[in-house]
This record gives sequence, C-alpha cells and structure tokens, in this order.
Amino acid sequence: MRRFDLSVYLVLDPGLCAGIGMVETARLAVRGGATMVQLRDKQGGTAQRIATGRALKAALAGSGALLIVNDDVEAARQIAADGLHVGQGDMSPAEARALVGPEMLLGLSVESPELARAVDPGVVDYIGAGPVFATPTKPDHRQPVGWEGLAAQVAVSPVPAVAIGGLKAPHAAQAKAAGAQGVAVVSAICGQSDPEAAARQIARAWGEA
Ligand code: TZP
Ligand code: MG
Repeated sequence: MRRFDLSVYLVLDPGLCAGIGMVETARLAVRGGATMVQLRDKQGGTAQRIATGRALKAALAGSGALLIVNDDVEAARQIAADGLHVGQGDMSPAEARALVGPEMLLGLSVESPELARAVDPGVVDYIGAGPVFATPTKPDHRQPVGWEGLAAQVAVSPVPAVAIGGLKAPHAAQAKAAGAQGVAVVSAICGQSDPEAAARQIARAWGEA
C-alpha cells in the first residue's frame, strides 16, 4: 500500500479557483505545504479533466504531493493519478477498486458512523469525514456533524480520515483532537489572494496542533 499524508488536503473547485486557475492554485498551495490535491471538477467533461489533471501532475512533479481525481475513473487512469475519490452516490468502492487496480489510492466520502464502520480497509485507503460545518462550497452537503460527529466517524473507521466541511486553519487542532489525520479544504485555499500563505497557515496549524 502506498504511503500518503492527509494533513493538508486541497480540494480544487474550478469556480472558486477561477482567478488564477486550479493548476496555479495547486502549485502555490503545495509550495505552502499542501500534501494532497484533489481535482474535483463537476463542470467539465472527462477530456477537460484529463487536460487539467495532466497540467496538475506536471505542476506537482517532484513536490511529493499526491494527485487525486474525484469520481472520474477514466480521467484518473489516463492521468496516472495517485488516487481516485468517490462519494456515497457514486460507483461502489469495490467497483472503483476493480477499475483502478491495486496501486491507486482510493478515498471515500462518509457522512455518518454507520458509513464509516462499513468501510472495507482492503478496498478503501482513507475516508473524507464530515461535513463538520455547513458550507456554501457544496450546497447539497449532508447535515453537518460538528466535532463530536466527526470523532464518532473517525472512531469506528478502519482507515485514516481527513476532516472536511467549512474548515479553516484555526480548526486544525480540533480536527486532530477528533482523531483526523488532516483537514481537507476548498475555500480556505481556492480563491484566497495568497494560496501559498493560506496553505502554509494550515500546515503550521496542523503541525503545532
Ligand atoms: N464535501 C463535503 S463538504 C465539501 C465537500 C467537497 C466542501 C468543502 O468546502 P469548504 O470550502 O472547505 O467548506
Ligand atoms: Mg462524488
């Protein structure tokens, strides 16, 4: 199984990254300490995700940060991404694993302890746990679970968890206290005037927590 560091997990959103774009945002964020970058582009099609993903891969080369593709198996394979991330409404983790093979990381979003407990650690490498807080970034998100809800998910998960949903640098300590291995953010980095500094703030907060 591949090693991975969930501590500062950037989820890219094309709308929120519209200013300097997803690739430049990722390049700067990784310079600031982002450890994982997820391409989550629900607007474009597979061809566009492949083009963006290839550019992201080039931008991240040599940084040690891993590139994850949301939902799109074909794009993940064409890019030779480090991983694929799926949600509960997407294909099943078993189906995703069969399609991406044994080497690629597989992440799964969970929104309850029941879903976290049901994770098969032979199939899934990590979970995205939450949503901790309500967030306008994902208008259709499930009921926010707060820190206790996050801790309840993490406690029964057989794989490491990254916390998500309305998180900013000052939340790192609470996420760590709840047992998460990192914080996943969109708007705390995407669209910020200085994505590198924003990522560095989160990395510092995580390191000091
Ligand atoms: N899944 C659950 S909440 C969320 C996703 C993708 C969006 C998180 O965005 P932000 O801006 O970090 O609150
Ligand atoms: Mg999905």
